[in-house]
Amino acid sequence: MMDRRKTLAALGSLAMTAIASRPVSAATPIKVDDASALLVIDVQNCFLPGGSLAVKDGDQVIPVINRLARGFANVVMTQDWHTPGHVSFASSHAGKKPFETIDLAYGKQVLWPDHCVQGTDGASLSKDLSIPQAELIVRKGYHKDVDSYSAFTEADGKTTTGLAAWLKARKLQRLFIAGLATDFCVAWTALDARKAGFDAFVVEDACRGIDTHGSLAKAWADMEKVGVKRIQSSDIAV
Ligand code: VGL
Ligand code: ZN
Repeated sequence: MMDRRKTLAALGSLAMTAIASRPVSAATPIKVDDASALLVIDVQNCFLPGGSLAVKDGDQVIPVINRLARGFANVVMTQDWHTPGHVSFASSHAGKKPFETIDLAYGKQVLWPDHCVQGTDGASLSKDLSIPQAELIVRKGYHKDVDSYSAFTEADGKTTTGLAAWLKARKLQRLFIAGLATDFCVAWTALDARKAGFDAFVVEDACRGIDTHGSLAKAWADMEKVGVKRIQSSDIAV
């Protein structure tokens, strides 16, 4: 009898330890309701292994996102969609290399290898995504002189993609955000979602980051400051 109680107590504290040591998790399962939408950010060949701006382990988000998406009636996908010679490409600036920054009229711009050029295979959504019910694909970054990490607003801080109005018209208020890259397009989308009054949950294990010059830690700090919720896919009730 005594032994069994001890075992139960030990099991109890083991469970507590397991909960306490999880990275960041919700106390109660998070429900997907009629007002919820999944935003799948930039799961495109350029950001996957072998791509021109490959995100480390970027392909690992795909099975997680496919699984997650089965629980959502409303899914929006985004596609980074640059012109040739886009302002965000290092190759457009003499003497500049990828991952350096420059000052543009709208602020600091990180320079990237050429990526996601309109109509190229690199710009295509991964063929391994399996989300047939997705309702909308938002393309962004198609103005040659302005980047757009965010699915809502271009880097000039004012040109809208129309996504906020679409979500509001569809009465979709709770946004679950996944994809690539955590510290750029995912983070900027989540920050703008909060600015536009949406609830925003970033599903950490369904994202991977680029992490250049401390960008990943800064992105999480910025997101947490404005109430973006950092969750794991296992926190979502199925
Ligand atoms: C992205 C850098 C440049 C992203 C897009 O999808 O996070 N990052 N363009
Ligand atoms: Zn881009």
